[in-house]
Amino acid sequence: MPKQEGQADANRPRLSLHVPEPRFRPGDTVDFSYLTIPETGAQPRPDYTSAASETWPLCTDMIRVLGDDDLAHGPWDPRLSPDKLRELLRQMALVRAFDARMYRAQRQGKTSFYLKCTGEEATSVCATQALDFEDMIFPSYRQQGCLIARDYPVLEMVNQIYSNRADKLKGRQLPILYSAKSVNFFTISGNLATQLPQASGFAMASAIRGDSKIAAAWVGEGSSAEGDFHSALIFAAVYNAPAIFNVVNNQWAISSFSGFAGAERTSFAARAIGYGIAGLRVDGNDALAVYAAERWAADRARSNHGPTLIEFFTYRGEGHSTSDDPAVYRSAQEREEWPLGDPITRLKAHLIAIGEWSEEQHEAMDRALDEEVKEAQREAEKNGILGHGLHHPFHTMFEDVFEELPWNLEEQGRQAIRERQIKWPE
Ligand SMILES: Cc1ncc(C[n+]2csc(CCOP(=O)(O)OP(=O)(O)O)c2C)c(N)n1
Repeated sequence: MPKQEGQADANRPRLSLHVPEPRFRPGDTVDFSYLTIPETGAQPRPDYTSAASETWPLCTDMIRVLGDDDLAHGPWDPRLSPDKLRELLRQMALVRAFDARMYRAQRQGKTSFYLKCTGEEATSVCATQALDFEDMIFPSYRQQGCLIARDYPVLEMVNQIYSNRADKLKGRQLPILYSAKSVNFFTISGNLATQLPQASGFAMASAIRGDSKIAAAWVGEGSSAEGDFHSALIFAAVYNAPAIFNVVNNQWAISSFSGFAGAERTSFAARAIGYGIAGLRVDGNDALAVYAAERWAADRARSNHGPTLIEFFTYRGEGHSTSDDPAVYRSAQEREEWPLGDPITRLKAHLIAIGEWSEEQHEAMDRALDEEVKEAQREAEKNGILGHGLHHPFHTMFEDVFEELPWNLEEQGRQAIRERQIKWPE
């Protein structure tokens, strides 16, 4: 009923909604001084067996190790050997070289789709390196670094991107939605956030079996607004499941900024508080901080001290994918002004500062990595690229799902063959 003059609530303020709006739009001058970037090395490191409540201050702070002086500081320094640091650097640089080539391949029409992770390499490579090989990875689509960190062959990745006859997934997944059982990398789903409850389920099953494998899931901050996030965390919290939930806060979800997923209210790590589990907010462009935080959470999960929610604070350096043009919705200056720098540049500078690396070695490594990717690409192209017809035969799309093919699908398979005039295999 319409309100009448003189009704009791006539003087009350009109209700209104807040619609988040990003600070900077195309052409705007970017100033990130509103972000609080805590001092490097100043964050306490509770023991991984501590009560979850001890981590709560770390949910709004930010764990940082690599300082402006390029040296490692504070209790979160994982004290890795120079060999290990060089391995992390090489793998992050390989991811970047791979991204550059595959992006170009899409522009050349060799694949329909590609998606880079520029600037976020540490969040996948260094986090995976902190896990055991047996631990199950539940990735989203921007975690190619997890595969690289587990030495999955680049050739297989290119075959999948080309959906060619050597593609192990037989062209049934969108390019980049990998599945790699051999390296304990769960199939990527295009339906965002479904990997989170799956990770909780895996972790619970692992515990029920008395196994020692834990689960580590990755999700974008945008996707963390999905209901699956809650289902996954409540299950993990209630049963103290050995799982790690990595929220990669790269500030953008295609053209929606993080405010639409709740970033204006609190940090993503702070959601851990509501579940009563451990939470860590980490400088995602600091390779050492990422490694240390993930290792802490892995040790915690493996020793039955419960799940951890980690927020990696980072920045999506480029467009969402080859189908996106970020210039129409955000300021190009954002990437240059990003106060946490670039993960590869920072680790390289650290290795140089401790006398374990040089500009010359870095350039030689980049050249070798580019050659390695180029060689894998050349090899993959022998198996076909988009439009060359060297894909798995169409009728095979009806296989591998049912033990016995239902009559209607068999009919569709035959129809596909008739239309393409190809032989139905006996
Ligand atoms: C359930 C679901 N909703 C929407 C989409 C469409 N979609 C694909 S990517 C994307 C943005 C996700 O952003 P974020 O989770 O922040 O990850 P990022 O791309 O930044 O790594 C959206 C909305 C989808 N694939 N699945």
